[in-house]
Amino acid sequence: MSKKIFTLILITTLTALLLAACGSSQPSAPAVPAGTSSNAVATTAPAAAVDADTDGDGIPDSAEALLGTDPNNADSDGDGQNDLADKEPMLAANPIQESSATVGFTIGGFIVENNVDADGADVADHMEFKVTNPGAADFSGFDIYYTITDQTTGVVQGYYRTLPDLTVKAGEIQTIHFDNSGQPDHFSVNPNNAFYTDVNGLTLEVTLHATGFAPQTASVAKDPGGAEGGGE
Ligand SMILES: [Ca+2]
Ligand SMILES: [Ca+2]
Ligand SMILES: [Ca+2]
Repeated sequence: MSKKIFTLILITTLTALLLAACGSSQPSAPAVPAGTSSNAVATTAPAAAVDADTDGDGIPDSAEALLGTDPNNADSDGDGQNDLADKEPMLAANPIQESSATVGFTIGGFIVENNVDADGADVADHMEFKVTNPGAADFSGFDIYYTITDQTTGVVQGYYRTLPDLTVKAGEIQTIHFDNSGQPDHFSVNPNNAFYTDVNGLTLEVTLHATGFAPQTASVAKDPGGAEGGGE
């Protein structure tokens, strides 16, 4: 065998070995679980849409409706504790502590809708009362605490919130509303609270406060009604 032929055979052999080696070093395909097509990941339909959690408190909106908590408020009762962590998310203790006995304003005309107004027409669920400011200066800096008690079961809901947008001008009487209509002088409430959802008779008690002045309270009873939620 000539040196040239030997060299040619050697090169051919080495090339074959090199190609074989390259082939064996190709990355192996990812392991696919038995019974699963290798393109399953690419073709799998997205998981069912996750229920919205509008207020980001960790409780889906649909679950808040079942629990009776507010889907638009991470702290339904205003006690500073997130709905998910709050053992009683619709029962805040009254945080208003005021030593002043000075009466700076008064409240009255407390109404919780009874589904029909004086003319017999349906009205939307809400509560309202009037704030009278007899003074010479505008009043602001209010906060409010109110309870809703089911007269049949005795279950109590208690809500606290500040009212930074409320100013009652000097010498005026202003009606303020609690509902979710979004109108001026209307303050939002838990849309799943008892006066929307509970058809038993209810007793509501409200305390309105401004720092440095005596808290003012009022209460009203709401008759049992079977038309809650839609004003039908
Ligand atoms: Ca939520
Ligand atoms: Ca909530
Ligand atoms: Ca809370």
